Amino acid sequence: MRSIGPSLLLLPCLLLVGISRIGYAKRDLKSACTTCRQVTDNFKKGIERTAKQNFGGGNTAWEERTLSKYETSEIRLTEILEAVCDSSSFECNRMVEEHEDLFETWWFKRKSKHPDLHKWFCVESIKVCCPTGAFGPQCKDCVGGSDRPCHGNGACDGDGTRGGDGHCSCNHGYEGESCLECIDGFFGEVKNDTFALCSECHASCQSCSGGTNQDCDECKSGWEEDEQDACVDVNECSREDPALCGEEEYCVNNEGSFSCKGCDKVCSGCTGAGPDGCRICAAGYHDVEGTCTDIDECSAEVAVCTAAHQECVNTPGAHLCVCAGGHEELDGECVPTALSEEPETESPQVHDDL
Ligand SMILES: [Ca+2]
Repeated sequence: MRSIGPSLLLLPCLLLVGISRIGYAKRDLKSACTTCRQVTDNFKKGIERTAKQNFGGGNTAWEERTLSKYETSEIRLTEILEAVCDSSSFECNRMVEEHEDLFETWWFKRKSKHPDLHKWFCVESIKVCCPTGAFGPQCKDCVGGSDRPCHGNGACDGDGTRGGDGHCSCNHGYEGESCLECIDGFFGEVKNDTFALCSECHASCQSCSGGTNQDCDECKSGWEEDEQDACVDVNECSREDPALCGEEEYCVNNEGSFSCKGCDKVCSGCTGAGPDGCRICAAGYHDVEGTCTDIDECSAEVAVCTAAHQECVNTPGAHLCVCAGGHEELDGECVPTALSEEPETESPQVHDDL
């Protein structure tokens, strides 16, 4: 039906078909099914896309009377097949070329009896796929049966393809060959030979038999058993363990753990955040109603800047002794500023050059 082109092009195609026949067995069987799924999905889209078309142009009423109806025509089949593969998809194009006759058979003779093209073509005719819930060359049922592969708690390797080994990859919380066991940190809410529902333990449990902190078999580290056999948080910060945090840090307790945070800069050691969490005030600060506050050395009764023409300037945690107005420092002493005015007009030019 479709013109394949000059015979020169035909030769490599035939070679490829030959290779693929052997190749299917060993090549990735899962990807062959994926390709086939793509082909049949796109074929279905093609059916939808062409549903409202007709022969186009001319007197369609006449053509439909004379020729076969477009709906079931070879022209429509060709239009659908031509759009099934991306031109860049080698696997897809090869599969369609190789099995053109099957598409014709289905289109003209099997469509009404076998409406599911994927099942008829990929599973039953070219046998690159299996029904859902089955895997491998013989389409064996997955563990747990094809209705609920891996008992609904995992993915069956090769599910729906002729590849894979049926091995279950369990969802989070489940383990075991058939995904009916709960992993550590989970417990079985419901559990029998064919069904398991695993839920997460309370955060305090290493392992458990239920969902609360009283159902732990064993407490997780950072938690300890209380008198009621419940796992409760260990308050690491109340243990007064000096090695727990650094000298300039304070301890913050949290559920199952703790952390260390840096003291405020006005503190020398602290028990909490901010200037009111200090154990001792840092140098230059003193305790004012429980808060470490800057000491204003400049307002002390005994003057701190005692040299001639000196002025005191208070700074956070310290103070400076600077020369008073009209004075400048020269060899460690404050001397009157020289009155001679520098020619300031030159300065901007110097900056410009820089
Ligand atoms: Ca804690």
